[in-house]
Amino acid sequence: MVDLNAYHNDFENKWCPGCGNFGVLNAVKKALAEQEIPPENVLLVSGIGQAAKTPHFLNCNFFHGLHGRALPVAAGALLANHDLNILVHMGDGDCYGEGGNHLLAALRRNLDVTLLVHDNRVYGLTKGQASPTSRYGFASSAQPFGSFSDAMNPMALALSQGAGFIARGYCGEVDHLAGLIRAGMAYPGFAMIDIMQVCVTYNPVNTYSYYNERILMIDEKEHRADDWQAAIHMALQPEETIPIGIMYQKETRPFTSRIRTLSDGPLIARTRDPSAVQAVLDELG
Ligand SMILES: Cc1ncc(C[n+]2csc(CCOP(=O)(O)OP(=O)(O)O)c2C)c(N)n1
Repeated sequence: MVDLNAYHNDFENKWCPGCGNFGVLNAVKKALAEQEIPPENVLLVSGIGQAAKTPHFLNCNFFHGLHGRALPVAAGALLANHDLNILVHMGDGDCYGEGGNHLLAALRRNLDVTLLVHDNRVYGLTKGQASPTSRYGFASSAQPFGSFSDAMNPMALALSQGAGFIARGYCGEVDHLAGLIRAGMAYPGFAMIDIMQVCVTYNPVNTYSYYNERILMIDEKEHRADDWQAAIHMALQPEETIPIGIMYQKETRPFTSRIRTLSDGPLIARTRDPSAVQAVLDELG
């Protein structure tokens, strides 16, 4: 039996008390335990930042790489062993800033991974600079006169690029978020979940009360997940309310089905025949 304890480890955690990352961490553990996935079948990949430390606090395989570069690492792991359940943890700066080009490639290739963006609308690890999702005028200790850039819209960007699964979660709704993570993992293709994550130290604007006043669960009976127009409308709506749940889902062609050599199963399960390589090398000269 796989329960929450299977994912427990004692690695020292220095996130601030009340950090929204704890809610995300608990939701991930819950989602994995509820699906009874053994830790050895899970790979967490991350870049750099406070969000990117999440894999340290779970007992399973992980690769903690470079800032913005988690998605290409996940693509490599997927090529080697597409039987793994791959979750990618990135901050909003990590994913939409430094890693923005890799996000575009992941969307076009439809990588079969679940991307969890801990979107706290600030660069947390480096102490409060405005990030790509910080709103115009966002003031913090790092830019007391406010950000002069407009915020990007991750949901609308993903929708415009043909994403097949996009959802928005909230760190204060752990059970709901765990359900989104399960749905994302079950989706064959790239599942992107943008998580409203509170940074209690460097973002004085997007607090728990900010979100608690605005969060609205998407009603599956009212919002059809395969309705692209409804989804883009939702993604672009002003922030008087913040809908959370699955915004859009459609059937797509997943990455691993596009690579013909993967159709016979994961590469790591194949027997290697160095003599076949040698034969080609000999032929070349
Ligand atoms: C290429 C590169 N640019 C910048 C940095 C410095 N840096 C490290 S973490 C970070 C900010 C991380 O912010 P975010 O991804 O939003 O995650 P958070 O810490 O808020 O969870 C920056 C700018 C770096 N390590 N590498």
